[in-house]
Amino acid sequence: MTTLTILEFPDPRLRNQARLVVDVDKRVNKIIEDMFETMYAADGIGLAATQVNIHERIVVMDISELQNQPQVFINPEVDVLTDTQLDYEEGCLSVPGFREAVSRPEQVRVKALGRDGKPFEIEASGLLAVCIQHELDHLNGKLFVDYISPLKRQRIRKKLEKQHKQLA
Ligand code: QAP
Ligand code: CO
Repeated sequence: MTTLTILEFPDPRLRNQARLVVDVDKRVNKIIEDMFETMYAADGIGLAATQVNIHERIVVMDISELQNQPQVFINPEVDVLTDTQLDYEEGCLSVPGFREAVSRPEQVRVKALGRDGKPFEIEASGLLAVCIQHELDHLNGKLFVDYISPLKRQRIRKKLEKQHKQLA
């Protein structure tokens, strides 16, 4: 197992569009394993491959209290099932130390492939719905800070850039 490096805002590689996975093979399963190790080590509940500089449509999540319910979504697609929006204080492993309220559809249907390559479908609401939409955004080069005010986003960018300089 390998812990991967997580890219941090405003790294331009977080803006890449991820490619579809064509074959759910051993190579993809190794990526999934390393993504889980990386996510659990960082105390996260969701991680998209984009965040570890792998530009393929792979998401791992675990929203359970005990971090023992891993979920994998390959080539995920989301359909909105309701007009109702949910406000949630989102964070992101690529925007460490910051949380802001984001409004998203509260109920969605998710179609994806599992780690066995088989298609499945689930309906999601609440945190699960928020998290899968947040992770799918990553695969399309979008971050939760894109939904907040430009002033707040600029403040976060400045603080993280300063940290990155001090760590360099
Ligand atoms: C996305 O985010 C998410 O700032 C997953 O210091 C978050 O796992 C979806 C984390 C909230 C819905 C709601 C963030 C850990 C983890 C931090 C994460 C931090 C340590 C974020
Ligand atoms: Co994120």
